[in-house]
Amino acid sequence: MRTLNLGILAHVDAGKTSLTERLLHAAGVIDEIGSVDAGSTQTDSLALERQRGITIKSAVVSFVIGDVTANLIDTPGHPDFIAEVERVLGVLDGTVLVISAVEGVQAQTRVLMRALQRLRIPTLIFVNKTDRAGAHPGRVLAGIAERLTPAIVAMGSGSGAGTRGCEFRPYGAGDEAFTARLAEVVAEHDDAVLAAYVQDEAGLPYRRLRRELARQARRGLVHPVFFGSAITGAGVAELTAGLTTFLPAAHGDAAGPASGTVFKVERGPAGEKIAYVRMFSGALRVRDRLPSGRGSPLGPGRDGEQRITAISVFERGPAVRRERVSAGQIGKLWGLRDVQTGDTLGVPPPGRPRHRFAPPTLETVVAPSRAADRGALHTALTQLAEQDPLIALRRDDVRGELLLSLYGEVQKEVIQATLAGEYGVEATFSASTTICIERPAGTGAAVEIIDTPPNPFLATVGLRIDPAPAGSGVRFRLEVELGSMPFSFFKAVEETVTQTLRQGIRGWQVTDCVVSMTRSGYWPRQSHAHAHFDKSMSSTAGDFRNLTPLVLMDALKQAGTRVYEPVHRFHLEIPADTFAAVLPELARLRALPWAPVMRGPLCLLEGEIPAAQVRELEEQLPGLTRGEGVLEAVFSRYQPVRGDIPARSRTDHNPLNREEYLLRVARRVAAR
Ligand SMILES: Nc1nc2c(ncn2[C@@H]2O[C@H](COP(=O)(O)OP(=O)(O)OP(=O)(O)O)[C@@H](O)[C@H]2O)c(=O)[nH]1
Ligand SMILES: [Mg+2]
Repeated sequence: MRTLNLGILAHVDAGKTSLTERLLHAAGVIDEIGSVDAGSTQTDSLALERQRGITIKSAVVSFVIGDVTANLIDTPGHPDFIAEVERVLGVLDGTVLVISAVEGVQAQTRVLMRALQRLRIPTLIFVNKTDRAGAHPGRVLAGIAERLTPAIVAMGSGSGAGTRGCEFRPYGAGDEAFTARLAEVVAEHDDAVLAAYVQDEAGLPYRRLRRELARQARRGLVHPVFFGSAITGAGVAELTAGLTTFLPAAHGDAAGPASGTVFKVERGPAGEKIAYVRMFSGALRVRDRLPSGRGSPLGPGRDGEQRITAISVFERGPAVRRERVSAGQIGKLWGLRDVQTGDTLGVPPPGRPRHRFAPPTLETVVAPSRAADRGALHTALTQLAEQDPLIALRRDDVRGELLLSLYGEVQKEVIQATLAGEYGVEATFSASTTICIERPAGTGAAVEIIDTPPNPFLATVGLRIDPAPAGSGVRFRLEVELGSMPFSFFKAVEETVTQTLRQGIRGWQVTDCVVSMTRSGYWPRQSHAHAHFDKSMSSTAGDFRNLTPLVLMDALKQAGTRVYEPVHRFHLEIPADTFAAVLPELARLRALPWAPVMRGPLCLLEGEIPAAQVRELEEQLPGLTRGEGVLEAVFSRYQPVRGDIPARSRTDHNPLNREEYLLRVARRVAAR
C-alpha cells in the first residue's frame, strides 16, 4: 500500500472541513455526511469548533483510494490559527488548496500558496462552492492565474454555476483548447516537450501530455484546477481521482533508520501527552526508547530517555491501536513526556526546508478572575503554550503579570473559553498591544577570559553577533572545536544565548541574527595544581550561564539595534461612494493605500497598515461604510518604528547594567 499525507488548506470558511466530509463519504469511511453548521463533522470534533463552526486545531482522518491510504489533515483557515498550519506543512506529501468560487482568491490564500511554492509541495486547487449564488468559476480561475500562479491547468469546466444543479465536466482529448493549454503549460517546465511543441504544436500525443502533467504536478511545478461543491458533491469524484494521479503517493522506506516529525501534541482525557508523528523512514514500536530533550545544532540533550507506551495508526478513518508506526504513516504516540511539537524522533528527515509564518504580533496580560486561581492559571497556560510553541508565555517580574503572545482576537476568545472549559479557570485578558522586534544594526563582538578581571566567572566566552536576513530567526553556531570543552558547557551557552535575546537593548525580542561562539575555555577538575579537587577552582555550567549574558549584551551594544513594528497588508472592499469618508480615516491610522480599483458600485483598496491600527480600522469601518465594508488584513513585514520607540516592560534581567547584573547573580547564588 502506498501512502499520501494530504493537507487541506484554505482561507477561513472556504469549505475545507465540508470537503473533508465529502472525501470521507466518497471513500466509504462514513455513511452520512456531517455538516459544519450542525456541528457533526469528523474533523471539527472539539466542542468549541462545533459551537463556533470554525476549525481551530488541525485534525487527521484517513481513507483509501485504490492502492493508496490517504492521511488527510484538515487545517484551520483563520489567520489566528496559522501556527497549526505551519507545523503541518513539514509532514505533507501534497495538498488541496480550496478556494471559494464566490469570494475567489483571498488574503490567506496568497499567504498559503507562497508557503506551498517555497516548499515545493505538490498542490491541487479545488474551486469550491460553485453551487452558491454569486459563484463565478471563470473569474476565479483568472484571479488564480493573476494573483497566485500562472502554472495552472483547468481540468474541466462547470455548468449551472450558482445553482444546486451545478456540475463539473472533465475535459478530454477532444477538447482542443484544453490540449493546447496543456501543451503550453507543460512545455514551460520541460525542454523535450518544448522542442516537440515548437516543432509541431498539434503533434504531441494527448497521453504524453497527461503523463507529463502528472509528472510535473507531482513535483509541484504545475497545479491542476478542479471545480465543484462540497455540499452537492459536484466535482468531488474527479478531485478524488486527481489525488492519486497528480500527487506523489509513495511506498515509504520501512527498512531505513527510524525518522519522524512530531506535528501536533495534545492531552488525553487523563492529562496524558499524545504526540502525532509522521514517519519518513523506518519504524517506531511500542517500548522503543528515545532520547529526551529537544534537537539543537549541538545534537540532542543527554539527560535521560523516554519510552513509547502505546501507538495508534490512522487507517480508514480514526486511529487504531497498533504495535508500530512505519514509514509514510501518521501515528499517535503515548509515553513521551518531554515531547514538543516540531521535535524530530530518530534521525532527522531528509532535506525538508522549514517554512515560518510570521510570529504572533499581539500581546495581552492574562489575570485570573479569582486570586486563588493564580497557580492553576499559570499551569494551564504553560500546558497550552507547550501544545502551541509559537504562543509564548512571559512573566513580568516587575509588575507580577503573566503575558501571552497572540495572533488575534479570535484566538484570545478561544484561549479564554479553553481555560474555562478544560481547566475550570476564569481569566480576564487586557486589550491587546503590538509586539515589536529588535534587529542588530551591525556586527558586534565581545570576549571575557577566564581568571582575567573584570570577569568574575570561571569561564572564557567570546561571542559575535551578525545581522541575518529578515525572517531567519536566531541561529547559534560554533567557531571553536566542539571537542574543546565539555558538551554541557556549550549547551549552557547556546541556551543562555536564546534566553538572553528575548530582550534586547530596548526590551524587545532580538531576532534575525547569527550568534557565533568565537572563544571558549574552562578549568577542568584535574588541571588544578593542588592535590585534591577544589570545586571553587573548576568551571561549571553555571559559570557559562552567568557569563554568557554579559558577553552577549556587550556584543549587542556594540552592534546596536533598531526597533521594528509589524505591518499588515490589507484588502478593503467598500461602497464606491464611501471612498471619500474612508480615505482620511486610513491616513489617520497611518495606513498607506495603493491606487483604488473601481469595480461597479464597489471600490477595492489594498495597502499596508501598522498591525497596531488594524483593530481600530475594524471598529470604524461599519460606521463609515453603512456596515458594508469588508476588511481582510494579514501580516506582511516589519518596518522600522519612526518617532517614539514603544517601551516594553522588562521581565528577565539582562545585564544592561553590569554592576546591577552581578549583584543579582550574587544574590541568587547566596539564596541557594
Ligand atoms: N453552498 C455551499 N456552502 C458550502 C460549501 N462548502 C462549505 N460551505 C459552507 O461554508 C461554511 C464553511 O465551511 P467549512 O467547511 O467549515 O469551511 P472551512 O474552510 O473548514 O472553515 P475553517 O476551518 O473555519 O477555516 C459552512 O457554512 C459550510 O456549510 C459549498 O460547496 N457550497
Ligand atoms: Mg474547517
